Amino acid sequence: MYFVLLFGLLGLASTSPCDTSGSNQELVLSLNKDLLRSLEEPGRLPNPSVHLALRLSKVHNLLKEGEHLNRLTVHVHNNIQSSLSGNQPVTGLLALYALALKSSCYDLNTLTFTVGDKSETLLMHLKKQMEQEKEYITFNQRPLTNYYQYSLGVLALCVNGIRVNNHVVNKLIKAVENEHFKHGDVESIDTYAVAAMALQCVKNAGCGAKKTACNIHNGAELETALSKIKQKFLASQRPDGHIGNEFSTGLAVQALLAMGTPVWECAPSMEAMRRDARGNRYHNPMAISQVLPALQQKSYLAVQSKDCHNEDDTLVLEPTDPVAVLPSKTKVAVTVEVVTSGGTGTVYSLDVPKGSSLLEALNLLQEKNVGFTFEMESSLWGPFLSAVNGERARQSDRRYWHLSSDGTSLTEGISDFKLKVAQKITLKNISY
Ligand code: B12
Repeated sequence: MYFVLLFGLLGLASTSPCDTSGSNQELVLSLNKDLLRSLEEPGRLPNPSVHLALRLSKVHNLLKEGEHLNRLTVHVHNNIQSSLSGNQPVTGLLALYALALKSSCYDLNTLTFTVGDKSETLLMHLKKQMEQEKEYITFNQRPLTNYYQYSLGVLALCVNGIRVNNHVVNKLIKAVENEHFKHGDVESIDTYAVAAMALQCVKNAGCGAKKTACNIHNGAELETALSKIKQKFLASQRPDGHIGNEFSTGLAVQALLAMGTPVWECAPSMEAMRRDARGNRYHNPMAISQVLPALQQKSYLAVQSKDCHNEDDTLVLEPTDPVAVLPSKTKVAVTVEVVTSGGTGTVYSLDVPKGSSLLEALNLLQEKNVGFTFEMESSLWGPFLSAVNGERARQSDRRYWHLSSDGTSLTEGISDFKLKVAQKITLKNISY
């Protein structure tokens, strides 16, 4: 009887939602391979967030990771250089680049950018971007870019051992206090998550190794902000375990782990992500890159202690047969409604092969020459819809084309969202 009970309990423990043995390990491995495979997709640019996730994984393909690192130091580097030269804010990309390089133990002091005739290191440029963001917040109550990128900036400086200016940190604390993190008109859990990792890093840096006597400017406020974020996560946890939505849960779990939450407390969210992964919800490499560290019980703070010695090198990709996806013969009826900034609405109708992406549908609609046109800008998440019928809505205008289906906001962009049933898509130019 005793043994039956003992084995029963052991059995239960080994299938506990947070352990990384058995099926979870296979799931993690398969996501890891998907991410590695994404590096080889034709036309896909090197992505610092993907690099970071690959480097935080337990298993590696050091050759492919090394090649990707080289591509990052060319493409992303040039991209940042041209933004800096054009005086365009580039805080988030610069921060992700710094995190990615650190995760590969790259000596960041060897990288410089030149503006005018002055050449300065990457981290010095990030510090300057943060100063500009901070000044902008003082006069406009919001950053030049957004609080997600502002938080990434604090995080990247901190994990690279740079002391972050107290005023910069205080602006982040105040923004948490005043609940300024919005994604469109809903709360941005993703932003709270990155802010939590950034503030936790600042806290750890001020507390030293022994964490006995902490010397943190505004320590009490920082502590309150961290608790507030934890409360936010609790309040935004859905009955199915997601914190926010399926694409913010990975970052939220990373943040909880960084804040010292025991793994078992994140069990429902871990399970939700595993369900999503099994259901193939995470096919965008950006989505995988934010979830994968969390599924391995790690956060971006782990970059701080990365030493890159004696690393595993067993991750191999089996050759895959190219699968030709033929357009479905079944059609679905789609109505596309365009609502301009002035509130004028135009409705278009078309039939598309079932399973087409919204992007494919918009292309078909444009080809019909019925007066509908659109433009896109590339981003780490894929194509961002930036203009419809000649009307632009971009970050610089603080407007965007909001996407919804039958009145519900889409949680994916135009190239990821698939049209499986008849529906009305609304593209609405709104300000934020
Ligand atoms: C800030 C933000 C926005 C801002 C961007 C402008 C600004 N204020 O800076 C606004 C409010 C405009 C926005 C819009 C949308 N967003 Co948004 N956004 C974010 C957020 C919080 C941070 C992005 C960022 O700055 N990254 C850092 C920089 C360095 O990376 P980047 O790639 O260069 O950043 C640019 C792109 O990410 C782009 N962008 C922002 N959102 C989206 C969404 C998609 C699908 C694409 C392709 C691009 C894109 O804007 C960024 C700034 O220029 C992320 C959270 C996250 N986890 O990543 C969500 C996030 C990327 N957004 C998301 C979504 C769903 C949208 C919308 C589709 C919502 C909708 N129903 O309309 C729209 C995009 C519609 C379109 N026109 O194509 C999802 C994407 C999930 C997915 N699987 O695709 C995320 C992950 C949030 C979430 N958890 O649901 N977003």
